[in-house]
Amino acid sequence: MLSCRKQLISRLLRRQASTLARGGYVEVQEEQGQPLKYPQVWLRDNCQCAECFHAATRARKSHWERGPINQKVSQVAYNQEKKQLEILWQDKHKSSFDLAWLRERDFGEAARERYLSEVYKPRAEIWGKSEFEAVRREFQYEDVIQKDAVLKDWLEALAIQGFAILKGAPNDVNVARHLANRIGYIKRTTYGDVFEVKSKPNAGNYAYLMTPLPLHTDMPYYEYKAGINILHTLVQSSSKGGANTLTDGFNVASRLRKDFPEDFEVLRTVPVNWFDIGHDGDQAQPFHSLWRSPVICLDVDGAITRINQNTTKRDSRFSVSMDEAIAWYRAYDRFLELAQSEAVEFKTQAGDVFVFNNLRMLHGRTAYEDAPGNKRHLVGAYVDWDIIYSKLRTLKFPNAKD
Ligand code: OGA
Ligand code: NM2
Ligand code: ZN
Ligand code: ZN
Repeated sequence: MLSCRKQLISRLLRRQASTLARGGYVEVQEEQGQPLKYPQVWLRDNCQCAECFHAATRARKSHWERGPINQKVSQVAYNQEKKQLEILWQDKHKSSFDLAWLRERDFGEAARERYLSEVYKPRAEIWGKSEFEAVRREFQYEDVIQKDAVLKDWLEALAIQGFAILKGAPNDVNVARHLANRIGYIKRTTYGDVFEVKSKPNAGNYAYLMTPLPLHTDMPYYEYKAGINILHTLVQSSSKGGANTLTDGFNVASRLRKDFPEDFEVLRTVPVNWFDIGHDGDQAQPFHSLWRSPVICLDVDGAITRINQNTTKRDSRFSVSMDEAIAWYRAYDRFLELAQSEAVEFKTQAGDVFVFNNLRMLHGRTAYEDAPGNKRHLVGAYVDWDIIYSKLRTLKFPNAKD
């Protein structure tokens, strides 16, 4: 009697998910919701059995010579007890997949979008001048150093708003380095691991003068351009200038895309020659850095992913046709006009650390005057986005396994 009831219950439970293999797909219909649907070729490719998958290294280990394109499902069933989809393939191979694992890999559009914005990268929220006060985020330097939750919030702000300001950093030349190490690894460049932004005799870079720095991104002349710029103010100028200027370059580019699509197209396609030739004060190696890239770069989804703009680092060599060059100047002028009109200005104080996405934010500073006893002094460092996103994911998903 009891066993009969058990059988009945298990038969009822089994009905909670039904499965079907047809037309090159496997479908799983749970009691509620849209059916989950997977290509058979993908299921075979991602078989989790010990023969096909090396769990400890999370690595696929079979099918290295050819793709698994010719295997077809012979039988499919849902095991209610194990909550697994079980597949018998025509070549007698067996696979089983946890339903939860499958759900996380749902091919449905909403699920893919959720994964891309929650795990892959937070979506950038673009902003204009009038929204600056609303998007401006501040964190205490010590909190970022001490508390993982604040580190996470700060990195998310950098990913979403594109910048953030840390307050209360000590008067120590190692602050920028500490912050880079707190995230992961500093990016060493031809300017060293950290660099000092102050007016220098025999300055080899325009930033090391007291002149205004027009809106720019650092290092467009690098293929692997620095991801974020950490600028720690040790001494701010007491002269009128030395203030920061800032524009969301993604906002400028997307306004261009909408309102002036032809200019957008030119800035997206015409490569500019970016260059940096010289030798930085204390660094051993002279450099000759060259990189050809458009002002606006798109990613695989067509989203704006990198802005290159640095008037001081744009080569007079322009390796495109004259027609392209002429069209480019027209589009570039429009871009700069928009960038200027959206720029905000603020002035950091000693102990502030201004950190921003160097692929996105056009930044600059107004002219200043050093005086005896007041020499403006910033220390900068760079970190790559690969390192930042990785850190952010380890903070958000400390138990992630696959
Ligand atoms: C730079 C820079 C800003 C400043 O050195 O590239 O943007 O405030 N400096 O001096
Ligand atoms: N510094 C500050 O692209 C640039 O050359 C910007 C970079 C010299 C490391 C300045
Ligand atoms: Zn297998
Ligand atoms: Zn800069």
